[in-house]
Amino acid sequence: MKKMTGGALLAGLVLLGLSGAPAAQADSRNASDIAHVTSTKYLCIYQNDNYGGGRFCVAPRGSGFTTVDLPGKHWQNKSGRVDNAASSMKNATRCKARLRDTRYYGAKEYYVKPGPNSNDADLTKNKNNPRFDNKTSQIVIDCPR
Ligand SMILES: [Ca+2]
Ligand SMILES: [Ca+2]
Repeated sequence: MKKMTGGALLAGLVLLGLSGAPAAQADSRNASDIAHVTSTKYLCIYQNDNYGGGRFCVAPRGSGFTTVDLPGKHWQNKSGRVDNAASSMKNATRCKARLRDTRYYGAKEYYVKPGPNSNDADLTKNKNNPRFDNKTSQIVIDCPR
């Protein structure tokens, strides 16, 4: 089994905390594998097109809004900063979401349809959304109440 870095371990623990999954599930599996296998729990953004490079996954906290600010965050499977670096995304949750250029009111936004198969392999070219390659600084997930 590949040795986890402290950052990956911490990220995994944070994810488990957000999703409310029992800690026992983490014992036998790599934390980043849990995030990648996904099921319908996670919205993930990726460093490169086609879901390559760094990966950063967020589990919504039940119903309503879950907001994650990306400045200061690192990829869960490798080193490097997440802010302004995402180039593709997968939303496996049943929730809609927005990728935001900044955390502030009026920020440019990319609308993410509810999953479980809401994927975009290239955030540069989008039919009903602005070009969003390397812009995401905040993720807002909005789950049905
Ligand atoms: Ca990128
Ligand atoms: Ca940004």
